[in-house]
Amino acid sequence: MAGRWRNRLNWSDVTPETAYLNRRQVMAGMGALGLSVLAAPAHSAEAGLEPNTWDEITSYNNFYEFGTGKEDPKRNAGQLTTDPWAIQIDGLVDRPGSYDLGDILSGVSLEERIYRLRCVEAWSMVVPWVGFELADLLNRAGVQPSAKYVAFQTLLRPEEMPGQRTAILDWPYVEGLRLDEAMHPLTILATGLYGKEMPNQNGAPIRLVVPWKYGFKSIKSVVRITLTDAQPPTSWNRYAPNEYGFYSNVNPEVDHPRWSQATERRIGGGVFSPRVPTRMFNGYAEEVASLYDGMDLMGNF
Ligand SMILES: Nc1nc2c(c(=O)[nH]1)N[C@H]1C(S)=C(S)[C@@H](COP(=O)(O)O)O[C@H]1N2
Ligand SMILES: [Mo]
Repeated sequence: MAGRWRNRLNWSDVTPETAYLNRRQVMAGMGALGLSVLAAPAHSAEAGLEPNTWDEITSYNNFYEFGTGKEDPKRNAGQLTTDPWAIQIDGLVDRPGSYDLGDILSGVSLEERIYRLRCVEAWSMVVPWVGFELADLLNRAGVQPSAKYVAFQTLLRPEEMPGQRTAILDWPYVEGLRLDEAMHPLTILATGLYGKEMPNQNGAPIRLVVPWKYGFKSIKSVVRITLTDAQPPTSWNRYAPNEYGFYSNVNPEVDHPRWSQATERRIGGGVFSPRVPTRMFNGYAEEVASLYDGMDLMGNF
């Protein structure tokens, strides 16, 4: 199969967990969200792309707005109001404005994307996201030729986000991509997982997913997207610039100053959580390496 499609597997391509067996029902229930289920061409299963279970994906999270513990987001995010929701799109675009989520979703076709997620803390999962390409939304807003970067912002609502009442990070959480990274077909805005609406702890109702970068680039609960001509500040880079770069592409050869990035602990399998080698660009090198041709990946970590 063509390399471009290899990482865009669908339900039938991988070993399903039990919940998958009710896929048709689940999908029928997604009608309101506009999920059009793809009659996908058959691919063969790729080793290491068996999705983690729903429980693993929704009870081991990083979402500092709800606390720093892995179990805090599940415990605390239930109170987050995710409807109504809108994304402010502004900066260097032809059609700036507040885009209502329902309106955004009516203009796209949702699809399943089973992606590896590699946290900078050296653990990983495989997540069956539901979403659409960020490029679709950016094109709808009309990116102006002078735009070079895309800045993202998470909701700021300390009344509902207890972590924002503490000073762990500068709130709101912000992230950024170079425009070509943002327009890449692997970059999605996800609105669900396992064919269901996005659980709050995973970044409801809409979050970024950039599978070849460390997880912290995949900003949750996005309320603002700004096209800019200058590299935007990012939360973890501001917090510790020597540890977290703007690019933060998964790279087993560039260690974190305090730990190795050569291997990762695959969440799941209980105490046996196996350590596996980390792959360049998290296994998506064939698709994205050319974005960084000629770039010093050690300096631009
Ligand atoms: N707004 C916001 N987005 C965030 C985070 C966060 O704390 N706040 N954590 C990041 C980190 S470190 C990771 S690994 C992923 C985790 O996504 P998951 O909980 O859906 O697995 O979300 C990222 N997005
Ligand atoms: Mo992370």
